[in-house]
Amino acid sequence: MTKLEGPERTAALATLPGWSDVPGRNAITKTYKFGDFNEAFAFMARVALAAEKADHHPEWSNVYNRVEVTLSTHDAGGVTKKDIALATFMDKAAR
Ligand code: H2B
Repeated sequence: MTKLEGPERTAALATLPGWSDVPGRNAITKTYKFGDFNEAFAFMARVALAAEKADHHPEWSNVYNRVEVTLSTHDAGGVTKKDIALATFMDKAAR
């Protein structure tokens, strides 16, 4: 798995509203806000099953109705197609 670079990385990020670069690190981040804890945790449960299936896992934290997510492919040292795929899945799961 190779890191996305240059215009390919920019184009991939452009398809993901609300996701942005993490300063000082090759990773992307988004904060999701839900109606309550129940909705936030249901989202996390859906994502957890998909992440385990894909063997690609988010860095995330939850406070009540907020879920802060950072995605990076540790093996590659940066953002890869796996992160874009997981981010896309998360955006669908959050709807
Ligand atoms: N998740 C993420 N985000 N990046 C990785 O490089 C990664 C992972 N590697 N989940 C997987 C697990 C690897 O550590 C295992 C051994 O397959």
